[in-house]
Amino acid sequence: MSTATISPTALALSSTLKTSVGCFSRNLSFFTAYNSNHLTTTRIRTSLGVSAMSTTSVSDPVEVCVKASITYPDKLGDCPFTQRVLLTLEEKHLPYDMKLVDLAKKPEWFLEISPEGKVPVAKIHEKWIADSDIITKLLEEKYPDPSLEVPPEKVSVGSKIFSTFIGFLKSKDPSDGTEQTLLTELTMFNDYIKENGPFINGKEISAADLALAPKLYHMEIALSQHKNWSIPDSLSYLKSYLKEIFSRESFVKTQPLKEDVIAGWRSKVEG
Ligand SMILES: N[C@@H](CCC(=O)N[C@@H](CS)C(=O)NCC(=O)O)C(=O)O
Repeated sequence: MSTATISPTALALSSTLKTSVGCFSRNLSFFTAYNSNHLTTTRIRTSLGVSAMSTTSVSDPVEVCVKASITYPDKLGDCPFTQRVLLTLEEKHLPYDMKLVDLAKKPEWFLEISPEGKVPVAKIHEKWIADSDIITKLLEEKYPDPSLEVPPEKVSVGSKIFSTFIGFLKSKDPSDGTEQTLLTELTMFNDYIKENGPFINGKEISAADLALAPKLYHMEIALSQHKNWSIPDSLSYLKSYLKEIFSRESFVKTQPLKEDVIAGWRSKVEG
């Protein structure tokens, strides 16, 4: 693995960097050139891991262990929990430093900081923290602005969609009701967004959207590929919601490759 970490020092430079730094390791030469020419105090570091992100903040990059792609090992892989953490960092304009982990061959250094062998793991307050629920909560506490906080009663909106999607994906019997169960959950979510949207917490994106959207991305790709299924047009509020979130800069920068998502779910379909 290789890493480049950018610690931007000037607010004025951040938006230029931000639009130019989405493609991870492919852009490493650009980072170096740009920074040596323009940022006197910017630190470039190459060691283990990949990627960088620019920011409007001056904080040190948050270190995050993420799943590596199985098709292109120098790219981000297909973990919705990892994407949730990266989305949180992006939406909070925080710099981060990704360390790609091959989950099929976990290195010793990774198992030392993540004894369960799971990603994401992020370093916060000098400690390695596992689990996207805990990581995003700590990020909210440490970096409250902009707020992604969501009222407790809205935290679980759409939370049954992922498990019902997996039930339908794994199902071998078309008449076992799993498709209908998923449709019921999606319809409830569609109606919720119609009443309360455009996002779960209303006008602004929140932690609830950042937790759900990566799962919905997996759902759309996996069901299209493995079941030839797509969201019915009648669920127009759900469709607009997905279009809006999937086209956000933060999402585009952190989304997994489609081929990884398809490959990742294959064993569930065939198993
Ligand atoms: N509850 C955890 C779930 C994390 C999780 O299951 N990560 C998967 C990848 S998406 C993992 O690391 N699995 C270990 C493995 O595949 O060996 C979270 O929210 O962070």
